This record gives sequence, C-alpha cells and structure tokens, in this order.
Amino acid sequence: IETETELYEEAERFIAECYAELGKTEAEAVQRLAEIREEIHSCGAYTHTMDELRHGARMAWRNSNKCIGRLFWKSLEVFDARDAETEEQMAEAVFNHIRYATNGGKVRPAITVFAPQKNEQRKLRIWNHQLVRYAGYEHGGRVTGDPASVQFTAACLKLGWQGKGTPFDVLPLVVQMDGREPRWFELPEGLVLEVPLVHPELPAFGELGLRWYAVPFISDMKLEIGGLHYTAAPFNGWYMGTEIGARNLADKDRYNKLPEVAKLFGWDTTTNTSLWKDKALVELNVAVLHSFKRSGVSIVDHHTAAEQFMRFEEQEAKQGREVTGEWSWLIPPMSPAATPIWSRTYKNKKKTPAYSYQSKPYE
Ligand code: HEM
Ligand code: NRG
Repeated sequence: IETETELYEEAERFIAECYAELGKTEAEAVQRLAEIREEIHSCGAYTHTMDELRHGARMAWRNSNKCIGRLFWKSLEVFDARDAETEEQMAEAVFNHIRYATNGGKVRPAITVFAPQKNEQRKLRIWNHQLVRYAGYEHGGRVTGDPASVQFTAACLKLGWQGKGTPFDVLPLVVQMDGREPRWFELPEGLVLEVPLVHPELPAFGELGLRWYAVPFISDMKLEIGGLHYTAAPFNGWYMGTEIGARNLADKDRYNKLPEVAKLFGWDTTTNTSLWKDKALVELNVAVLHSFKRSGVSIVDHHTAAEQFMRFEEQEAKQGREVTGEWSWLIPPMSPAATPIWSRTYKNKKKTPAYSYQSKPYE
C-alpha cells in the first residue's frame, strides 16, 4: 500500500490518462487533481467518481495481457457497490451481478466494484476463484467433481457448508469483510444458468452426463486504479469454447474426459498414433459450442475470438496505443498455429489500471 505521496502520484497518472481518453479538458483534470490532493491530505485516501471507476475498470480490461477478448473492452458494464457494508449486502450485489450478466443466456460483460482496501485489516475479499464453480471432493486420493476446487471446497465444508457430492455441485459464495470470520451463502435457486452437453451427431454423448455453467465470473483478482486497490471486484465476459472443451473437461488434472469420449466414439486408445486424444478434443469442443448455441448461451469459438483480437489490435493502433500481451496465454489451447495470433509477437509489459493476482485467503 502506498504512502500519501505515492498515492497522489498514481492518481495523477491515472487522471491525466483517463480524462484525456474521456475527452475532458485539461482544466477539469487540474481541478479534479486539486480535489484529490485535498482528500488524500485529510483522509489518507480518495474516492473515484463514477466516470473514473467505469473507465478505470475498462482500461484494466484493455490492459489484460492474457485476455483474447479485449475487442469489447468499452462495453463493460460497471456496478458500483462501494457502499456495501455487510456480508448480506455484498452477497446481494453479487447475486444482482450474476442475474444481469447471465441475462437468460445473452451474456453481458460486467464488473461489480466493492470498497477499496484501506489497510491490512480493512479489506474485502471474495474467497471463490469464480462466483460459479463446481466443488471437488477428495477421498482416498480420488476426486469427485473439479479437482481445481479441492482446497476451496474443503474450506467451505469447514465453514459448515454441505455439498450433495455430485460431480457438478455449485459451490457457495464466500465473502469476508475487514478480517471478520468469512460468511457463506448458497447461490439462490434458479440464478445459475448451466448447459447440458450434447453432441450434434452422436446422441449417446449425452449419456456422459457432462455439463458446464454458462458464465465465467473471475472473483479473486484485484483491480488497481490510480493507486487504489479494489480487492473485491468480480468480473465476467462470456466463454471461449476451448476453455471448457480443451481444458476444464479435458485436462488430466481437471475432469479428464478424453478417454471416455474416445471410447464412446470407438477409437483405439491403446496407441498414440491413432491421435485419439486429438480427435476426442475436437469432438468435445464441437459438443461444447453446439450445446451452448442450442441452449441460447453466448460463447465464442477460438478462431472467431482470434479474429476479434486482430481487430482489437487494429483498433488500438488507430488510437496510437500499443497492444501488450502474453503470447503463451493468448494462443488458444487447440490448433493455436491455425490462428493469426500464432505468428505475432507481443511485449508483456504491465500497465495500470490492471487486474492482478492476490494471495488466497484460505489454505
Ligand atoms: C483471460 C477470453 C472478457 C479479463 C482470458 C482468457 C480467455 C479470455 C480465453 C484465458 C483464460 C485461461 O486460459 O484460463 C475472454 C472472452 C471474454 C472476456 C471471450 C468475453 C467478453 C473479459 C473481461 C475481463 C477480462 C470482461 C475483465 C473486465 C481477463 C483477465 C484474464 C483473462 C484479467 C487473465 C486471467 C488469469 O490470469 O487467470 N480471457 N475474456 N476478460 N481475461 Fe478475458
Ligand atoms: N479459463 C477459466 C476462465 C478464465 C477467464 N475467462 C474468460 N473470462 N472468458 C475457465 O473457467 O475456464 N471472462 O471474463 O469472460
């Protein structure tokens, strides 16, 4: 956390850039900075205006080097929940966000911003990695559900939550305010949209009983704007198909479904040279895209997402801004060399405003 001088300097850099981009005058920026200097002097911190918060959160998306979805950065809806004072109010704001973003399947990118950190004691956290995610229960070295959720699931159970024990139990929301005991809330019935996975040509695929939730809401990252640290600021876009079909359901240390898919299609899994893993990956990803589409839920395939990212690069060039990126994250996990991102290079320079990792509050 910054000294007052450092905080003011961060504010200065942000206000200059933000106000220029928003087409506000030099005089407005100067006047606002005088106000901020006063507020920092008397309170040790300052308060973003709604314009600053909105544009700051959008700039942070634009600056997300690992994100292929950045073409749409200006469309981010920003909800101000800085006045939430109780765990119940936090949960209520989160539920409203999920409802708005899910929108019956026509997914809308959004972020809900809670009060910024004041000091080591006074800070808000959402313990979940994502607002909606499946539990993982470990018993005797085997896992039911999502292995990526094992530690968080154990923390939820310790807090008194009880799961059904299926492979797709939606975890509760866990919020913590100002060093108090964390509180958990079951997500309200009917709030979480999910998609049952079927294959367009193979009816038997449905018998695998696979499903995934409609919307990814990252809830454990910190949003930094102008020297303020928003430690609880869950955001969402829509899924790119490969996130589910080539990683969540395919990785050996996640749902590990490639062998089952290959067997269902009747491919020889005893030799690498049959390329059964590659074929299973393709069919699993076909099923994900097909199923989201038939359920009316927004999703993008990796070829279209890569094209959109090329348009983002052009758009930024026109604005005289350099696009930074982390190539190893931008390339999709399937057929990466078939996308235009493959043959481009990016500087992984970190700019602010930014979303960044923070340490896990449990473990
Ligand atoms: C990462 C796509 C919206 C911020 C990613 C990744 C993908 C992606 C595929 C890589 C994820 C992984 O490999 O685990 C999209 C799509 C969007 C979207 C299709 C649709 C609109 C957003 C929004 C924000 C955002 C709204 C923030 C406001 C980020 C960040 C990461 C990321 C910070 C890195 C996450 C990490 O380090 O784990 N995005 N994104 N994205 N995206 Fe986006
Ligand atoms: N790979 C993760 C989600 C990471 C973020 N992806 C997005 N973000 N699409 C998974 O659950 O598969 N977003 O804000 O849309």
